[in-house]
Amino acid sequence: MKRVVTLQDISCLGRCSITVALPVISAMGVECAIVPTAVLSTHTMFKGFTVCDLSDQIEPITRHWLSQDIKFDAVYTGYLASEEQCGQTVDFIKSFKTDDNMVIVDPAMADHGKLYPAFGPDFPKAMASVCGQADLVLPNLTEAAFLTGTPYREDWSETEVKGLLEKLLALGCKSAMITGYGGGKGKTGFIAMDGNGKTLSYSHTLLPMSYHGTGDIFSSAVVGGLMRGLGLREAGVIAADFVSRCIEHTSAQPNAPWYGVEFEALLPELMEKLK
Ligand code: PXL
Repeated sequence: MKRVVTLQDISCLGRCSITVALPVISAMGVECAIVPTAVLSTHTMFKGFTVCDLSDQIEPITRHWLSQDIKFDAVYTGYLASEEQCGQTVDFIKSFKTDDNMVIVDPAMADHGKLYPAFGPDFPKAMASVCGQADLVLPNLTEAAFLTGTPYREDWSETEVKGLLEKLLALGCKSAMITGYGGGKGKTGFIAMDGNGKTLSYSHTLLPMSYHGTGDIFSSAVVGGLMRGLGLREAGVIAADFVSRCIEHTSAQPNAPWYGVEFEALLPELMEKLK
């Protein structure tokens, strides 16, 4: 069985980061080790959330694992709590990178043209240095714009999105997949560029509802798919369709909470796709 380690926060309530990565990656038949980078009472879209930063745990966990000769098939990073923690994450990646494994970075820091509440204007630069270590980065359009110093806009042409992909690769990552772009009105999907400059894309119907945490579901499903031997486009398609199904299912639930999607009921469908 493949073994992934994911570095991101534990939002105790809110269906994002580790509480999404663990069930999704496990359901896909891949072991998921964790480095919790902070414990929050909820994700940061709630008012008055608490935070306990766990940055001081990253180095001792790394040292212990290295002493035990632990190896990972993938290092997958998500939401990071501070600029300093981005630096520590770069060190963690360097400690576990081998010739055969993959580093996947979801620069979870922004959406709809805005940085998340916990981040100041210098955060994207720190996250860009984490992206520079990656085999694959998975930003949404807003994150791609912040990472590359490109002004955000609502309507992007395909040429402009390809320009963003090229600028992402210039940060040092080997491939990039931008989510939330489907090539036109009423569409969503992704467009990716691999190390040879080849583009891959997928477009499907944009649903009118949007929920928090769908980016984390997407990235976790891509990581699971890649670890199960799928190609980048195939892993992206399975992940994108899974997110759509989760949104559709959630919007049909009369008591669905506003803070995240109900992905749990759809995990069997995701597992079925891997058969
Ligand atoms: O879904 C990304 C995410 C992860 N972790 C925390 C967050 C967010 C998005 O807001 O606040 C703590």
